[in-house]
Amino acid sequence: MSSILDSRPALREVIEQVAEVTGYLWQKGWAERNGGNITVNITEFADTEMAALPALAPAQPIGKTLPNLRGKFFYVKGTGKRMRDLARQPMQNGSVIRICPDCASYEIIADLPVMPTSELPSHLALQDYLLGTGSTYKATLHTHPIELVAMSHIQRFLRPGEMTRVLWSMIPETLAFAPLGIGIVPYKLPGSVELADATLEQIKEHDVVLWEKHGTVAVGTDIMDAFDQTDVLCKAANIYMCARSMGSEPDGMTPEAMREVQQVFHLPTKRPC
Ligand code: 2HA
Ligand code: ZN
Repeated sequence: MSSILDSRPALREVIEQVAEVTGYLWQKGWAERNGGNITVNITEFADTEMAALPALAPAQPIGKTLPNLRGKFFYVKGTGKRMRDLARQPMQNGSVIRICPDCASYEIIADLPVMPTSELPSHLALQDYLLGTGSTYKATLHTHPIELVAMSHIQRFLRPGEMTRVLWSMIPETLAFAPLGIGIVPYKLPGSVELADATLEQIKEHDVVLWEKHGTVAVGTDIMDAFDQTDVLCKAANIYMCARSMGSEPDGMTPEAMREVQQVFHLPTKRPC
């Protein structure tokens, strides 16, 4: 079967990176069954031939109007598809969509009519925000990292700043590589526009957003970057839980040691564009 990737090596590379990351998600136990989803802005690869491709299925509503997305192209994981299958066959477990001129609906244009992820409103709301700020970030990742989701079941960690403080204090690298910390979104129905709106508010101020009792959302320059953001925070959560399972609350780095890392590494306090 012919593929949109056949004559586009640069686009193929991006999709191969998505496949590599979905393999990691499965290996880490973050992607049971069809859990999690991925969206990557691939508009930079859209030549005139790709722009002229006919829709493979009737246009579908996004659920939101997103003015910065007019005519943009995205690779999206398919709804109900497994990350571990996508790792082997990315174009059979995901598809390329084009946003319609109304900015409120989309068409699937390649390779197959695979319906996009159920969390499309959240992913596209983030993509719209990123484009609106002139950001170079292209990828959004939703996954189910075990230790972070486990921590979100404990009320204390849902208080503003508390989970970030504890995770930062586990290992200096967390502070260095996730300097904006983790934002919390109280539990909301998966796939809902309310979840999308709350996620958008939190991502403006944080590296990664944690959906209470569900999973995380990260944005990145590419999908590997979004994965790394999540992985750094999940590693810190894992260290916290290992220490707890040894029988006591871990000490954590002192506030002075944390301030020193922030100063020496000139860590940002605002999301870079
Ligand atoms: O795609 O993870 O939140 C399945 C999900 C929905
Ligand atoms: Zn999910």
